[in-house]
Amino acid sequence: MKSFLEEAARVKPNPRQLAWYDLGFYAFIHFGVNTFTDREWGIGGEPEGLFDPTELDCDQWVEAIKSAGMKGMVLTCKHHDGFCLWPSAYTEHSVKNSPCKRDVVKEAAEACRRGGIRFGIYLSPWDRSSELYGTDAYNDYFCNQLTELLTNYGEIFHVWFDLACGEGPNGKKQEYDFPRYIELIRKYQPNATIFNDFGPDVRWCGNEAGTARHAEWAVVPKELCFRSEVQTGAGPLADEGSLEYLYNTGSDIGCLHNIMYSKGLVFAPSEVNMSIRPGWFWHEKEEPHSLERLFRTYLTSVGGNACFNLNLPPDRRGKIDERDVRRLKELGELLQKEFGSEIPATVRQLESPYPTQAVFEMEFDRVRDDIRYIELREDIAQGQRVESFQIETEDGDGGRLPFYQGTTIGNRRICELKDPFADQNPLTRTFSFEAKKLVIRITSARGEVRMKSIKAY
Ligand code: FUL
Repeated sequence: MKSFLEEAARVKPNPRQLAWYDLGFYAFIHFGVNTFTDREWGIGGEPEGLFDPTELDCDQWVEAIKSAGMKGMVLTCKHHDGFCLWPSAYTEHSVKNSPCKRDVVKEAAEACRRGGIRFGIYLSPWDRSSELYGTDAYNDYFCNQLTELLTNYGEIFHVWFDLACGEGPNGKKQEYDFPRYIELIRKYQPNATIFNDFGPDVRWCGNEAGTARHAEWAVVPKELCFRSEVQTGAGPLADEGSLEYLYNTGSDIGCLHNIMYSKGLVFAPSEVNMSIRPGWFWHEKEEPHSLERLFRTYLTSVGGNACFNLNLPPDRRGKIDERDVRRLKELGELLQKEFGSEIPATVRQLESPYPTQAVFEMEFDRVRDDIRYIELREDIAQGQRVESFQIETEDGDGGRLPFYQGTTIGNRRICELKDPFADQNPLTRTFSFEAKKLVIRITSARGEVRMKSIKAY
């Protein structure tokens, strides 16, 4: 038991995953024939003539992305309908036969480079246009297209694959050759993280609504992310049960009672993804979600040991809708207002008898009543260890008052102490306190606690 916990505490990210964590917040772009047919899933075989953006402007996308503080873009180079946003040599079903004729992938990649953000790709394995779908030759076709994308468009930071797998035009389903796709990506873009429900580098959070778990572990049973590298032996109860059923919908994938039954653990952090509107593609009638919803999703994803991939759908002009542009700017301004300047503090570790129950004291220059957030970060390069913590202040009688209790920390945990939307929500009570000192007490961990930083905003 003890040695398994020690092993669990040492499960580490690879350098790709560390760089991905540093990005934190990036954009998805869903653009293609669906933009022109008002569909979410194309049926395949749509006439190329449909794809006709009149004012395509990828620099405008990048500007909107940056205004929200996002640091990258992942483009749907091909969605389930099979239409390619680049002039692939392997199909006629692409921009080259559309009135647009432009290489949208190239323009998007170049706009990202000009704007100083990272570029990533989504290539849908499900293809409702390819005649090859459902045969071995489709995997060759897919790899040829993947190679075009990996070799002609500069550095790629993230390759995004879903598992959607319906029938192709001939009624057959495809067996995707993920090991082969992964090998190709490692060969041509060794620094790119690969997103997929089952790993290897980044896993799906399990829903498309941006809902984060209250405790998000990056160290999870290999039964879920079987494409990631296994870094431990089996848990002490591995012979007493099975986690074969584990899917990405549970509330607590990496919790102690799960990992005890696991056959081994992997490092596979979660990406929280959602669209700024109800749909992934642009639909005239849809409106962007509220600022509050987007801000709160940021807090629970970037501030919940995950990254946040927020989708923005360009419209039929080939531009981000002004309604979304405004919302993104508001979000960027709010994030800047809330997190733009840190409250100066000195942090020191206090004596504590147990290395798994570390205690930190945070002292401010004066008594403060304006602390809105505490941001805790573990040194995630060493692994993820903290199971629970609390934040305490003095209660006025020389005792301590724990006023915030949390579960995991991981790369970053943002503890919200004051709700910036409280005046819109009469039922919300925000905690009010004055303090010159706070204590952050780790109440349980899987190994010696290694914090990277503790900050106040
Ligand atoms: C899913 C797809 O089916 C949706 O259309 C969308 O692209 C979403 C991001 O991934 O698997």
